[in-house]
Amino acid sequence: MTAIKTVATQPFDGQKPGTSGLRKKVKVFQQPGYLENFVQAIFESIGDVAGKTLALGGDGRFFNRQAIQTILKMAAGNGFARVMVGQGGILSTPAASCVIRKYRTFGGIILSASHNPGGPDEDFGIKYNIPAGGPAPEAVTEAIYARSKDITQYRIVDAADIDLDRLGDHDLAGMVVQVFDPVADYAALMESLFDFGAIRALFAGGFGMKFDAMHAVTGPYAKAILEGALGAPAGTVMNGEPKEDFGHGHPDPNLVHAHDLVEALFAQDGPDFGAASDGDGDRNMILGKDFYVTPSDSLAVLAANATLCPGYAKGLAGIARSMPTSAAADRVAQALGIPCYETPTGWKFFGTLLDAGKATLCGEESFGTGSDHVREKDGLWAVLMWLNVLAVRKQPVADIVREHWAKYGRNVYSRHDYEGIDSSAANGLMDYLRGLDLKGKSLGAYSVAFNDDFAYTDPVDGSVSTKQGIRIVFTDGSRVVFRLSGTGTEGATLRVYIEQFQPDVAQHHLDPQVALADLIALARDVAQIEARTGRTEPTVIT
Ligand code: G16
Repeated sequence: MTAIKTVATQPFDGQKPGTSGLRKKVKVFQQPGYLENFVQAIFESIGDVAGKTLALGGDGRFFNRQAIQTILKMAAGNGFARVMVGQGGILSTPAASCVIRKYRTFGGIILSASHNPGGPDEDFGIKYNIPAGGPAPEAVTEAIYARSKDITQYRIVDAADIDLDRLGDHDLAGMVVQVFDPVADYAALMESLFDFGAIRALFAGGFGMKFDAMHAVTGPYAKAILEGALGAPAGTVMNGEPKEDFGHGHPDPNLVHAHDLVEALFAQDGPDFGAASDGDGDRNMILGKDFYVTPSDSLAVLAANATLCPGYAKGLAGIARSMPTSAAADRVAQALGIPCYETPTGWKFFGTLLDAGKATLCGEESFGTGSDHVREKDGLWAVLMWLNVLAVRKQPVADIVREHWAKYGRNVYSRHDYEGIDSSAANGLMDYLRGLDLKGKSLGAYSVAFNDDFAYTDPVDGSVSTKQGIRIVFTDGSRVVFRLSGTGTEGATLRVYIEQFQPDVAQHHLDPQVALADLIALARDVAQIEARTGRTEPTVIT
């Protein structure tokens, strides 16, 4: 029997989980004891782990395999009976949620820094998901952080590394390590929700698609489902091989970083449909031929068409969206006579609504869409739902969205990101905005209905979250929202979200940057962006 070692350690500063777990540079995680401290803090904050099963896997980025070996040895040292680990250490975030729920594990640990770049000088991340399958709520992440601040020792076994590529059960100092196929359970779940027959027929009829896996975790999932089960031609999946550094790319499925895909869809004889997912497979971007669907519109269109998909044929209980996400989904909810919930940014806030059966579909402007099938946002799920809708409606993506706008009106929307700005300047800017009282004042042609710092009381468990983003809402319903990103690892990223409702069909063709020009200028001025950050232009516009 291998002896369990108790290793003395000292707390590290700053192990406070952000929007989605602890994300830091790889070099930070490589400091002796850094990963170990955080993992021990998790194990000591989630209840009695003795005899329990844990799910484990990651997006395959640099340091994934080493971190998994350490966590396995610590799980054994802390008394877990079994750890289910994806083959090769691979497990997309939604697939992890699926496995946690299906096998009723005592939650899971997901290793990912999501859409952030990977490699020795780039980012790594770790988060704990609860037994319901979703990201740990704030009460749990706060407990983990508190524990990380007074930790004095961690427990680990001295044992050889496990062969993560060999499927089946392995023994690790008396604990079972079950290496399993990371795709199979997830693919089966997708098949239970969508009309695979109709989608197969769509592809058989010559429908063209490109899916950009961005050299990240969804490659194997997309190949198995799209090119395998659904019969899409080989080559439909681009950049399908997961790489530790994502092929030197930035695995963020947006118009800037998924440029190969965008070029393909906007080319002369481009395919009918394009989609991309991020590092860990929970985000999605949807494109039609010569057409970009904003994540906010995507949520609204999917909600309006959900009953075309077998898994949602009975209708939706409700919709939930994060506060900065546009109100396009609210209009669909209103038409359907179902509630629409507005939560803070972060998928973890949807968990209670999904568990209580109050919401069926959820979405965020940050390229996240999902449903109650798991407790994470789910990139491929969104792609398959779109495919199911396209297979039934047999119209181009652009026509479906334009018809949607004609029926519900268009929530014209854009997000401007200022990345890598000085943290104290960013905090100063937010403090300044927080101190403004604009109610009843005029800003340009707009008059302010109210401004506040968004606070949320969870309707299920009553927990309160404050300081979730500055809103300036105008009397015509337009608004600008300011938030600092909670997922970066360097400096600060200021996000400015701009939205205006446009009921007039004759205006729907306008480029949002043109349609929103006044509001964009007003947002820059009111927040003194140039004076406070030195930036005259955003780094990313979506
Ligand atoms: C994470 C959360 C999302 C959230 C996003 C916002 O995404 O899981 O729910 O919308 O962060 O990021 P930020 O705080 O940078 O605006 P991911 O895909 O990074 O896990």
